[in-house]
Amino acid sequence: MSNTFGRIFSVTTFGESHGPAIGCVIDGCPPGISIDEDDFIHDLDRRKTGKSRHTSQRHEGDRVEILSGVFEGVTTGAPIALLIRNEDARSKDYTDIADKIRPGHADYTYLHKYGVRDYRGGGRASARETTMRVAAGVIAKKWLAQHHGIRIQGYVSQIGSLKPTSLDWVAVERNDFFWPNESQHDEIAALIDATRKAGDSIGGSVTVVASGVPVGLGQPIYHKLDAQLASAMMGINAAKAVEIGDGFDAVEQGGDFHRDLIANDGFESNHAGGILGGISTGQDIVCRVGFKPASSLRIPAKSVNTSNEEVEVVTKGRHDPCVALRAPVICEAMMALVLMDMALLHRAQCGE
Ligand code: EPS
Repeated sequence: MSNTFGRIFSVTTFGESHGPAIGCVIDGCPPGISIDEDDFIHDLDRRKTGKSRHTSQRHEGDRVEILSGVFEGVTTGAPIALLIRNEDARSKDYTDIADKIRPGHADYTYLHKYGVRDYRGGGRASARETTMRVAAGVIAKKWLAQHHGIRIQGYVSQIGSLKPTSLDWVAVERNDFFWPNESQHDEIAALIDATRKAGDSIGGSVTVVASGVPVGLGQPIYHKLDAQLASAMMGINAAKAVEIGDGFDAVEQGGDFHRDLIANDGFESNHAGGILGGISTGQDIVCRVGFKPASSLRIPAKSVNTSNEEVEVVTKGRHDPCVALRAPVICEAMMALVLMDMALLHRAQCGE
């Protein structure tokens, strides 16, 4: 099982949703970054469950304990171990599906690949694992901001067929949906309420933007910046699609429209999403991630059990009607992990 991400700034996560704790080990972190446990609160709270009726009602504190790699408030260069204890797992919700395969869930592939499956809360396949990506991302974001002035921010850019009619970054952080247009909030709340009451789920997308990225990050052949971002984002639970810049819209465009003209004071547009030839252009890096409607549903469905007998599956418990609503900070973290790794690789080969 590959549980490690990154070449120089590498993050290894461990733990299951209903185990005693989840955690990560970050290796290759530069020394001298000031970090304390409170630094993690803001981003972990943006990701966590139970903040509104629109997400899972599991209530976790999600407070990080720093076990190693930080001395007198600064990183030492040693491996940084972070831990979050699970405090509100309710494993009995899963008793009924202990031997059943949820259609559309990793239950099927985990069981076939490993022959054994931690069915409690999805085990390692749970979105709970993303907590540690966000925690590691906090350190990467801090270093990127201090060294390069890079700022990374995400928002929900689609729920079902509903799209934002305008983009107001201030509004994004002021609502339960990380949605950039306040005038649409009632419509979104009604959509999510109806989905939840039906026992169903709905898909969505997140757009994440990194600004202040210097020109030159990324490797041109096998570690293209866009390839690394696609890998990072597709590694998030429930992610099914990734676009950079105009993405699939580019298929319908002509080259004269798509190319970003260059004046002596910079680019005149950003169809490329801030990456050319696998290397950052210095413009905003724009990445959109599509999330499927999650598969733990109260609507009965036909499936099989672990003995391959046909059964009906109903999932009880505290699930997210739209996983994209909690994903902006996760996408930000993955963007930060990629950019941090790329910045350190660039420094190793080319210097500052
Ligand atoms: C999840 C199912 C729910 C969510 C969980 C993700 O967990 P459980 O049924 O174990 O309460 O609450 O999300 C988190 C706990 C989290 O911290 O993100 C799933 O099936 O992925």
